[in-house]
Amino acid sequence: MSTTTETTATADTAAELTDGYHLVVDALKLNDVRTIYGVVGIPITDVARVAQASGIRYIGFRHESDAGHAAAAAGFLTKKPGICLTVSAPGFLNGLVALANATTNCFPMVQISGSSERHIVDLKRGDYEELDQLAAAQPFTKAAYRVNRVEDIGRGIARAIRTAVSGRPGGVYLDIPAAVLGQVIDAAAGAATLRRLIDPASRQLPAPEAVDRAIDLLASAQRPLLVLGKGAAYSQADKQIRAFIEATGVPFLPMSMAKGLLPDDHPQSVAKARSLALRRADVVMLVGARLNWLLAHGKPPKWSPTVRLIQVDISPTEMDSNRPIAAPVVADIGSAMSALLSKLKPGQIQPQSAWIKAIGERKQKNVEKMEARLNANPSPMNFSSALRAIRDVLNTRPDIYVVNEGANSLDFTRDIIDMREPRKRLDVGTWGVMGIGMGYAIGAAVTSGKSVVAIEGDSAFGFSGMEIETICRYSLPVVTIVFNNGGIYKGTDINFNGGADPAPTVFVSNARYDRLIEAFGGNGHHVTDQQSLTKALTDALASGKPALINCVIDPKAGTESGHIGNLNVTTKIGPRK
Ligand code: ADP
Ligand code: TPW
Ligand code: MG
Repeated sequence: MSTTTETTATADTAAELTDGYHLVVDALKLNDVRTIYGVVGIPITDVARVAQASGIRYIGFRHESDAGHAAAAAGFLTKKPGICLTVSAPGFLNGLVALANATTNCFPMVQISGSSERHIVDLKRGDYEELDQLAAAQPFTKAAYRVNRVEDIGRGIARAIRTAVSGRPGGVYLDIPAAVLGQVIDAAAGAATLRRLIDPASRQLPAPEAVDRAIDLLASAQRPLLVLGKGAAYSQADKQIRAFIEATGVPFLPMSMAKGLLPDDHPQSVAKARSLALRRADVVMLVGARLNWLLAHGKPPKWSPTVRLIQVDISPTEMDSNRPIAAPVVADIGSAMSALLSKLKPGQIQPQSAWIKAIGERKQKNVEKMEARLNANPSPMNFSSALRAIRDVLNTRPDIYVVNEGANSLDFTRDIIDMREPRKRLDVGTWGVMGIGMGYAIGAAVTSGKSVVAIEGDSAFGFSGMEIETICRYSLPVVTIVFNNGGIYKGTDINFNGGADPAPTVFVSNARYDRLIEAFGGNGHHVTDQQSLTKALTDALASGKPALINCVIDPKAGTESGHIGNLNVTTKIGPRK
């Protein structure tokens, strides 16, 4: 055989074959996946290479948790599952925190992980990165699947995507062993195994009687209140929700990630009279918000003992999880709000004018109290004074995404920074998890192409701080503000032992986080007063380049656990001195 003939034969054969790597990418493309977030290594490096070669954007991270959080943010923002790609065992486990967090937050996400040789792993013979990943993922996810044959890749990916995005969204794990990625099959036969999902998150219409029941209950209220949760933000039913709220005149309370669904300065918002509204409302309609710890489980004294509840949620088993739900509306929020609107008769729902007046007065009082704190100009800055400078800049840019984590850094930011557009605020969510910061910021920037400002406690930042290299590598328009108070909650605790070791909550004081980003070519700013903070943030946003502002905050300024210090269980013994 001549060399020429041999070359031709090889080329022809190659053209007719495909393998697991290509089929994974083809299956994702067929289902409109445009971005993969991950960390490469054995056995999935070629998945990322093939994806990139085929036009899918691959964003490579420094830690899988951050890649996972980016995918989860993409899921929340787009209503399509974000895809995270991880290596076997440790990489898989690193990603699992984000997958579990996505499930807890009801964000659609798929973690695809390579895994080691089944016949070695299952007999625990000691493989490279040996772990029964399918079993490990199961308790932390909405579902976990494994593909065992190359011809099942299309089915596996289709199933994973549909499971993640349908009903109550969540995190799905898809295990693809190395051997399956390496299997070669006929290209046409392989292509025939792929499937494009039809209507993966189909509408779920409410029962008509459930809609009537909800309207009747709301119409019987004197002091009605509507609570909007991140499920409402996720549903993208912005128009219907706003129309219903404005048509009924019912005051609304946005949960933190629902801020901006209607603008925070909307006259019906009770964000600035939260406690009063919850305590005194006689009928509350929950829309995409669970009655969990974030809402004090609906219990007195935070809520009225006689409050009656309406809950609009896609998950039937959410109903009655805490207090009884008098009017459950099981449906997707868009369909539910449309149905409620279409059944509503003019003037049927009329909040008492005394109720509206009481809320208005409390808002006024609280705003005045807050303004006094915001207008102080202490040196060093505290959270309020720093946030006043940030607020004034962000007020001119409602299009900017705000990512937020920390304890005091979280609470003050949530209360002070108003949001005016839907789905622009991403934070620690249902778990109150630290470490979402840079991942969410990257996910938001990549998905939207818009600027992101991440407002981070210095501790919170540390969980994902290395991703500033990722931000610089992809030139993402992310400005990170580190509220540097020298520790977890504050920087002034002492070691009761009197020894040289710092207290458990304390970090290096006067740390220069701004210098970290300079190592990767980003712009670092070090600010100690409001003027320089205003200038640094304005310049950073104008440049559209990666930047980090080390914002010096009084180390005495914070309180233990911020606004949820009451959740610390303490005894009269306390730490021994
Ligand atoms: P928050 O923390 O903002 O109060 P939660 O995460 O507790 O919000 O609640 C979100 C709720 O929204 C979940 O119970 C979830 O089932 C529900 N949900 C998510 N997406 C939809 C949707 N498209 N339609 C209806 N309900 C939804
Ligand atoms: C994964 C516990 C809650 S808040 C916090 C920690 C470590 C950091 C608070 O300090 P920070 O903010 O960020 O400097 P500030 O402004 O109050 O000083 N590990 C995980 N999640 C959580 N929630 C913790 C630990 C925690
Ligand atoms: Mg701190």
